Amino acid sequence: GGRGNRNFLPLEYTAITEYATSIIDNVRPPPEEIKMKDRMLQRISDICKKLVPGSHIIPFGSLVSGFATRGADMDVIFAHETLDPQPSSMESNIPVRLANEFLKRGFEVDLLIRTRVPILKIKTPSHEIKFQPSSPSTEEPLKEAIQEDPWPENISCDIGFKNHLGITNSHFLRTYSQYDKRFSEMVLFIKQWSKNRDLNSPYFGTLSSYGYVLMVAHFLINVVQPPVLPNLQLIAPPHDTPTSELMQEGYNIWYFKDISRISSGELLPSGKNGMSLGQLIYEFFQYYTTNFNFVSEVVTIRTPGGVMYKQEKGWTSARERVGEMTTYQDRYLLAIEDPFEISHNVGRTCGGQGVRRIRGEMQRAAAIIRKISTQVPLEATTRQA
Ligand code: 3AT
Ligand code: MG
Repeated sequence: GGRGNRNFLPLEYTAITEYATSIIDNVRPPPEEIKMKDRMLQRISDICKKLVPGSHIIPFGSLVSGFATRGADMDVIFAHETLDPQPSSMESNIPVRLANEFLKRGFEVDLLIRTRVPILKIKTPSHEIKFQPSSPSTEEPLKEAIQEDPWPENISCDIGFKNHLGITNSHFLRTYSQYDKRFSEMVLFIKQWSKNRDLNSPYFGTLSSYGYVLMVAHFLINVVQPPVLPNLQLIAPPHDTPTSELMQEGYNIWYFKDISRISSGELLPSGKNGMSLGQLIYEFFQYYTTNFNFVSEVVTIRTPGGVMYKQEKGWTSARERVGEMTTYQDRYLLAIEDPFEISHNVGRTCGGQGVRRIRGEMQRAAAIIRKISTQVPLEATTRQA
């Protein structure tokens, strides 16, 4: 004997599964937080309605998709029922006027215009600070501070003024998260890992949570065998499907939504995947560090088989694009195709250093899991001292 066949023993994933489960239990928001955020959404919506009659806010992102973590930001869209919300909101300068409404209430306020779409970032005041001085970019001078019930402390909300596809993709991801609970478990774990390892800062050269969600979805739909998730975009729509479910802003937004049929499992004829959470997490890191080619391949979830090449999408060299209020750079160092807006690289925020760090951290994670998951060879346990 004597030939260390240690590496050929199957890994044993109980320890990593238990570890991941404890992390996930910790990052899930408690029920009081969910209630508090619902109430905040209502109050923010009321402020919008008062400023622009007929307007309201629509939540999206992790509030909708089921991937919310404790203390996560809220993502919402300012919408208007009658007017076309996009150009009109710009013309009448709604973002700036809305910013003032929150300044008056003592919020921290930041209006980002160098992004793909303008985003108003607001954060509720800490209770010590009563009132903020005026902002430089206001049209009308600030009125006196508004007296109303105190807001919960230090809660952030991003208000977008365009990006209705964001609402669609959040509901799409929620449908997937309802199919198999391992999807949201993996997402919560990977989100926490990416935040702990400082790999989740799209403004500073790494990847958004949304990007990580798509990487997990690609893995569960197209990579692991048998798949954990079916490809909901490949199931043909029934003949009587309304156009509003097929197309939006010129993009194909169809996906299969019938949860009751989805739950019956008939969509995954290739058999049931019984892998533990720990094994899926390990194989996820393994796939992206050893099988996936960051240089030539594109992460996609829509495509049959899930493999696409940068070449065929023309995603080869960085270029400038003219956005609504600014030009921004499209980069393709990490290529992640948006499931609906297929010309959009969700990984465009990643710079060279960002990609190297993400890959390095994935290798580190896989190595740690391998170490804690390696079974002690049987002969070692019975060997005489
Ligand atoms: P956090 O809990 O905030 O970290 P999240 O799930 O809310 O995670 P994000 O804040 O990254 O995710 O994104 C919120 C939503 O915005 C998700 C998606 O509908 C949309 N979105 C974010 N980034 C992009 C992107 N690059 N392209 C298209 N849609 C995006
Ligand atoms: Mg968010």
